[in-house]
Amino acid sequence: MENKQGKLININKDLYTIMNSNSVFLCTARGKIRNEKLLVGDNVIFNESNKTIEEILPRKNSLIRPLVSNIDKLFIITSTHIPKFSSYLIDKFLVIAFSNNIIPYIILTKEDLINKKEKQEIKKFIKYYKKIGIKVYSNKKINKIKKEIKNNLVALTGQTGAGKSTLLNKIDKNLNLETNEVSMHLKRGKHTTRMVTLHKLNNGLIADTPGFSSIELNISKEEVKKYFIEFQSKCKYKTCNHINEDGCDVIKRVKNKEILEERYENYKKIYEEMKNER
Ligand SMILES: Nc1nc2c(ncn2[C@@H]2O[C@H](COP(=O)(O)OP(=O)(O)OP(=O)(O)O)[C@@H](O)[C@H]2O)c(=O)[nH]1
Ligand SMILES: [Mg+2]
Ligand SMILES: [Zn+2]
Repeated sequence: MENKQGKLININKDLYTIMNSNSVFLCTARGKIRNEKLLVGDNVIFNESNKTIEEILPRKNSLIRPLVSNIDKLFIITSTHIPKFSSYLIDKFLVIAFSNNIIPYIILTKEDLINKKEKQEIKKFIKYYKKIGIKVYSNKKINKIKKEIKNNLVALTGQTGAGKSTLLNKIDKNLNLETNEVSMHLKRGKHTTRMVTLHKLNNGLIADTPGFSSIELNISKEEVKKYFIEFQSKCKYKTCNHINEDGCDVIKRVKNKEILEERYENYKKIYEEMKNER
């Protein structure tokens, strides 16, 4: 039988699930491929009779957290309650998305659990993200979210307990994914989802992923500013990193309240965390 093309939708130890139009195949990988480290999202050539993966097709991109390749859109699932809302995490994920050519979306969860005052505080950030062109949805807007999945490969990301699996269950009740209450004691989730799986949904694919407790970013200090999309500026120096340079237009715009101060603080924090040169 000839070789066929398919998409890797789950990896469980040495077993790889591949989907192709409407069939699903359970495969193993040839030695050579096994060493190349396959990722969920990979387009592969597989041998239908041997049930082995023969080749990985070139990737458009790949992320470490979540461990997925060929992503079109990243849904940043953001809890407004427990776990606590964090603009720092959002800003870090925006850098990850933009540096990998992925369209980011912010999806808010648990707004039903916060009071007016807490909502007001978060609204300041949401208004700003919208202003710089990022789409923000409440997890109640199921139809709008569903539309965004069509013809795309979407990966979910967000802290453990943020509500990633819950959102997918709301979009498609047949998925029946396991969810778990957050630990009130530790104020975070319980790492319920253990592996990355792509689900077919509304003519697209969406990856439920394990939540995280830390994220790593692999770019140099000097690159961070490129992915704070609204920072493109007329600073005095072309190489300005917007930290304390003379004639920095970004710092001026922060003072003018044109750039949200917390966003700029997150920039400086991420800048400090990154290594000097690649
Ligand atoms: N009240 C309320 N609870 C929510 C909402 N979204 C999620 N939850 C609850 O939050 C808890 C955690 O949700 P999960 O869907 O398991 O979270 P997750 O992001 O998949 O977590 P991991 O798999 O551990 O990464 C569950 O008890 C959900 O019922 C929401 O919008 N409102
Ligand atoms: Mg989950
Ligand atoms: Zn500057």
